[in-house]
Order: sequence, then structure tokens, then C-alpha cells
Amino acid sequence: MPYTSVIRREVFRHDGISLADEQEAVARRYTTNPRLLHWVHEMVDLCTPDTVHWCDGSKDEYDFLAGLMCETGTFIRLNDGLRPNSYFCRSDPADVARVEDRTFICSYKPEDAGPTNNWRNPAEMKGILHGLYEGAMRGRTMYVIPYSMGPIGSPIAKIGIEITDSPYVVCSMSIMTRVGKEVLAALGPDSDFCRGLHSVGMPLEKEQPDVPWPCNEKTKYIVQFPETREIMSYGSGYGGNALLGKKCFALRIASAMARDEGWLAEHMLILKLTDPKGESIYVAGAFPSACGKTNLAMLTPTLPGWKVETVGDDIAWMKFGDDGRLYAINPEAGFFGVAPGTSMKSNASAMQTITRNSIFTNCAITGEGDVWWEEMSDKPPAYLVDWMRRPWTADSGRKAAHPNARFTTPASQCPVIAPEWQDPKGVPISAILFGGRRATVMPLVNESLSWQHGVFLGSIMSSEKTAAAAGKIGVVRHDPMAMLPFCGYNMGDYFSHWLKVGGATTSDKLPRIFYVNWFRKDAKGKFLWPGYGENSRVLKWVFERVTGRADVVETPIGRLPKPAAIDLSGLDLSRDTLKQLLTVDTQGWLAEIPLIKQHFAQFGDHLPQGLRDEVAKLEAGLRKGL
Ligand code: SAT
Ligand code: MN
Repeated sequence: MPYTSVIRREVFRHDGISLADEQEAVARRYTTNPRLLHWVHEMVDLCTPDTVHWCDGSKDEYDFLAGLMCETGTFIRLNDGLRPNSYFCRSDPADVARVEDRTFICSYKPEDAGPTNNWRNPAEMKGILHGLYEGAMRGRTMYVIPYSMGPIGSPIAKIGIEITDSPYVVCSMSIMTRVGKEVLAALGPDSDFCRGLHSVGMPLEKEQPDVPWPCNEKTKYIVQFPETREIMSYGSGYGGNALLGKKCFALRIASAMARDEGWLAEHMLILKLTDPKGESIYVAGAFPSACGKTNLAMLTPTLPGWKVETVGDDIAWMKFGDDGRLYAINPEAGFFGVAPGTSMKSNASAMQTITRNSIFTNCAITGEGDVWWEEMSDKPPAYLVDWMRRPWTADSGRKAAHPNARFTTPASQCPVIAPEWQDPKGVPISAILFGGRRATVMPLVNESLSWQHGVFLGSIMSSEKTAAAAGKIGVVRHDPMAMLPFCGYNMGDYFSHWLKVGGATTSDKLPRIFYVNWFRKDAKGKFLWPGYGENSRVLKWVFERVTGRADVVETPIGRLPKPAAIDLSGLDLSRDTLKQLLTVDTQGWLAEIPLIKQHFAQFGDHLPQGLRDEVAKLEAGLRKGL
């Protein structure tokens, strides 16, 4: 039976019977979970969609919805000869990135959201949102997406249900997460789940034509209720605003769950690093959005014999195993990567991953029906249509792709995906990297002196702002553990939680913590370090530290490599430049101290004493060296 008729049969509507009542019968074929049935019933009554569709995550469903979006103009199917089963999509220019100023944490007490989050009272916010959701799905289909973050059945995985009126979200979620009946089977009749309600906030009146990218230009709300594990998102259809499994659940809600349950939900890539002898370690790394997590996770080492394989590129959930080590899973099943800058030179594995079965949003499109973005090739195609539907040539004087243009692609297609990437028990983490985009002060690599000192280094992470979020680009801001936009509770308490985690096992079992900075520039503004595949030289040093080798210099900021300990073989980089990359910029660090103190002051008595001690120790150490 063709897929369309399955949908049509299920959404058949009688006059005089409420859709919610009618849906109950359909819904019971998918689940008997009373909480789920009740919630969907309530949301149908509130949002009054024309039809309801329970997603099964099948290929038929994906193809049907993609086809539907081609008809409505949301999707353009790319040339199958060039990029099979792939789609091109343009968002509304008013909906291109996460909206941090419209993101809220609604906890009962304001101090539980903390100074770095926008707090609102949960009841008041629900009042506002209910007003907005009332009738919000009129003229549209409501999709119910059962999804698992993490391999279904993994003790670390968790189940969420997203209700959305966007078929783009359904297709994206079925790439980014595990969707379908197996999830409902794993949920069973009794378990609870994370509730996520999403609407693009653009109901359709009778006869009103739809637009290719429905959204609400004026009103957007991305709202988390960590205490009740609920998400409500309104007005945006883009990325982390709308794919609720990602930042909203796997970071904001999950970080609060992790605090309560003694684990970590982090904005981290996970990679497997293998040395020429075949010995492997697993490394997690926190970097702010659009700072190269995907590139690092898929790095092609320039050092002969070394290998990097990918476990995840954005999020890590880490729990202690019975052996006292920290095990990480990648809760996602796909990559939502920044397209501009991705090329065979910068990330060949990503380029091979996206050769098929992918969605491209806000890139440019070529005359042959393929996608293009800045730096994808040395020479741009002679003629393109840009992400704003304007003709584009190399001398147009503007970017062809939006800087936050993205690919959405299955992780399983990555040529360097680690064979164990879906292991339900996760992979044991030996090292954690923290890093931001900093032109000055921060050295290439620096190992922490202890777990507490490592947490301190994470807590003072700072980075230049990128296009992943709306707002001014390039401004340096503190972004602790790359979680500033994603921590679902008071960040001071989050630091305490990190310190507590360090006390949960013996120090030999804890991952070692490193601070890295690939983005150091010289006085003329030129990058000092080549980055990309050359970062394998830093990974090698990390590997050697973890396995008990490699020389260090103890300094007040941490353990720096002796310059000779970084393997520069085959690289055209002077020892002088390396020295510059590895010196302690005492004046620069001293200038950071008041900024760190100011950053810490906002947390008041939520700031753990351990971090106060670290800043005092750092300052004293730096002054001694003057
Ligand atoms: O939040 S998104 O998923 O849109 C991208 C990011 O900021 O990492
Ligand atoms: Mn991210």
C-alpha cells in the first residue's frame, strides 16, 4: 500500500466528533502509555491541527514527507546523479540560528535558573504559551515523534516525544535521532518521557496558501521546564530551536537530570584516538558552537600511523560504569554540521558523509542541482542561486551560503565512524578537552593540575561569538564548558556538580582535563597554528600524557608541553612559533584575572569555594613569576 493512503486513512475526520477523541483510537494502536495518550489528546485540543500523524521513522514516511515538502516548495530535490536522495531547503531570513535571547529556563525559583539564563515563572510562562499555542496548528498536520536519545535500550539513553507541526522537523529528527515504534515499545505502558511541544507559530486559515518556510517572524519562545522535563518551542523552525532532542532535551533538560542523578550531559564531541601500535583511547571535547567540533571529531591526522574515529560531534552523555570510569554515549544519530568552511581539505570525512541521504539548509544551489558553500571548492561554480534566492557570482560581493548554513546527515554514513559508536554501554573517556576561539593569551595546549583545576579551566572558558547564535559575531564572552547557552540550571551549581563528579571515583580513573586553543593569532592577525589535521600533534601529546609519557613544564596555569614534546615532524612550523604558542603570557593572564573574578561574581554564593581557591592560587602563582 503506498504510504499516502496510510496517512490519509489515519487522519480521516468525521463531522461532530472531536479530532482528539477520534485520535484516541488511532493513538492506541501505537501506545497504551496513559501519560502519552493523555498528553497528545490535550495538545490536539489545544493546538487544533487538521490532522494528526504518529511517526514511525520509516523510510516510506521520510520519502513521503520529503515529497510533500517538494510540492509545497520547502524542499528542492537535488540532482540524484550528484547527490542521491538529498534535499535543499531555505529558511525564512528571519529564522536562521538559535535565538538565545528568546530562550528561557522556567524553574520554580529564579536562582535555580541562575544569572546566565533567562528565567521566567513556569506558571506565568505556561499562561503565555498556552495563549500562543491555542489554535496554532490550524490548517496543519500535527506530527507525534517518539525518539530515543542514545541507542534504544542503552542504560544511558532517554526517551522523548516531540509534537510538531513541521514536516522539516520530522525529517530532520529522523536523521538526528532514533525515531519509531521501537521507541514506543521501549517506553512501554508505564514509563515517563520528556515532553516537547513545537509549533512554527503560523496557523493557516481556510484557503490561505502556505509559505516554503513557515515561522513566526515576530514571536519566538524556546522554553525549558527542567523540573518537569518539559520543552515548549514556538515560532522558529530552525536547528536547535526546533529539533527538540538536541539542545533543548540532550543539553538543557538532560543537564538538570544529570545533576539530580549524578552524571554529565555535555556539549562535547567524542573521538577515538589510536596510535601507530594500535592502542586506543577515547577523548571528549567541549568547544562552543561553530568552533570546529565536527572537524576535530572526524580529523584526518597528518602524523603517520595515527587514526581518529568519530563517536559523536556535538553532545556527550557520560555516566560512571561499574569499574569507576566515566563512559560516554553520543545521544544523537546524525550530524547537524556547519556547512561553510567544510571541504575536502578541512574535513574529507564530513564531505563523504554528506554525499547522499542528507538535508542542506541555507546553502547555495548550483545550476546542476547540487549545493555549494564558501570554501567548499577553491573556485566557486560560475553561477549559483544563493540562500536568499538571488543570482550569485564570485564578484557579487556577498556570501552565497548563510554563515550558519547546515547539513543534516546520518552518522552511520561517516567513513570514520567508530565501530563501537552505538555501543549501549558507551566508551570510557580518558581525556576531556576544553577549548574556545581565542586570538590571544590561551596557549595551544595546557593540562590541568588536578580535577578541580580542570573544572576551573572549563569554568573560565571564553570564546569569540560565532554565527551559530543570533547576535554580534566576534565578541569574546565567557562560555563555561561551552554550556553557556545550554545549561538548564544555575551555572554555579553546575560547577559544584562537576566538582562532585570528580569525588565520585578515584583520581586515576578520572579523565585528565586539558585546555586547548587552535585559534591563537600573531600580531598581524595571522593564525599561529595550522589547525585541522595538524591538531593530531596535540592529540598525540594528550595520548602520551594519558598513557604516562611526555614531558611537561609545571606553570601557574597548568602543565604545558616541553616544546620538544610536540611532534613537529613534517610540519613547516618554526620552534620559535611553537614556543610562542606554548609560553605563559603572564601579563595577559593577569589581565584576565579581574574578568574571571567578575564572571565568577555573578554566581554569588552558588560559586563553589573550590573555584574561588583556584582563582586565588592562579593569581598568586602568576604574581610570583613576575
Ligand atoms: O543549536 S544548533 O543545533 O542549531 C547548532 C549549535 O548551536 O550547535
Ligand atoms: Mn553544538
